[in-house]
Amino acid sequence: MHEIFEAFEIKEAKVEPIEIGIINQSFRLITPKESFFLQKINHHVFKDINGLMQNIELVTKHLANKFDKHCLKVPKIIPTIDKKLFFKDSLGDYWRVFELIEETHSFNHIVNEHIAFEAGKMLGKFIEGLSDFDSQKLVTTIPNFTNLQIRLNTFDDIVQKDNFNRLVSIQKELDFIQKYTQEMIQFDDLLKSKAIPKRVTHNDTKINNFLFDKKDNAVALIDFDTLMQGSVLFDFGDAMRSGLNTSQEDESNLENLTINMDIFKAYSKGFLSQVELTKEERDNLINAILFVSFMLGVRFLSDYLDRDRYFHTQYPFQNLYRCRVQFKVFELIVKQEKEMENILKNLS
Ligand code: GN1
Ligand code: MG
Repeated sequence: MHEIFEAFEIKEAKVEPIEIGIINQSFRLITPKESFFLQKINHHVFKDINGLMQNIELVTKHLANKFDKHCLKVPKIIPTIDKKLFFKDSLGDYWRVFELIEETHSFNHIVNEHIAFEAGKMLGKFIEGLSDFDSQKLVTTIPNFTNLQIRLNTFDDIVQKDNFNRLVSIQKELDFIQKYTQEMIQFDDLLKSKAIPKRVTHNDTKINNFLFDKKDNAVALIDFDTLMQGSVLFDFGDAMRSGLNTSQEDESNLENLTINMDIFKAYSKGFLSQVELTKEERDNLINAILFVSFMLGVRFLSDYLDRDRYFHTQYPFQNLYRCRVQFKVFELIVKQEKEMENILKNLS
């Protein structure tokens, strides 16, 4: 830590780990005067750290003025002593520091309609605030991040090899993937086509990346590592697949998992009040939730079969449980699709 403190000109600080995210490692740095947010960036996942930090710098600067007016916040980068956006230590690890957005909290799932509406509005403002930002300026931090065809190719490869003999436990999941692959690939093709506009998107809009103030009003969206050119449908889908799930992302008892239509309605209402969508985008909001839960389920399952190399795990079957949760969310949405369509219709 000494080396890191020196790089960021921090004299003395208490370091507390923060349990957020399953890719980077996060810490609260508490100095006698103020607190900071320190992160070790996972450079096995993010290969171009310089490009990634440039993205964040560009986008946060673009948003800062607009957000100021609405009392919303963006993560502010604290540069190193030699004015770099990150620090590479002698072990080859990458570190960055942000100002801590004080007196805020986050949720692992959406607990009421107010929070849903607030988060929806926040996401809408984020997308709309970047509608005049040239997405070509952004570096692609993870190539093919939202490309289902590529994710499925990787999955097939891992299944073929079954290096760790884990296939035995996943027959149900294999059947599930087979059942829906065609439909999901159709959606993948749609996302890649000209029919869906390319925008600046966040690509990690799960609900715990939204910060709320004491009154539970949303004040920030954080975690800008996957800022890239993409589709707003992915962001809405990711927000909903995480926010609608009333249990944990790795819930082992799927009976505990339900999805709440009032929360869906409130989130969509907040979101649509801020952002202008094309007809194609609007018509595909529910498919987008199915798409993101399917793809994330496939990613978790791939990682389970590959002995948990990508997502950080705390216990043996965690990635398998995470996959099952995504597939359950998918099934619950399929069951309530008609009702969800009606909700959206009545919002227009
Ligand atoms: C990862 O680490 P975190 O929680 O910010 C992952 C997302 C997943 C999410 C699932 C770069 O994000 O794509 O949706 O886990 N990020 C990356 O919890 O792979
Ligand atoms: Mg993230």
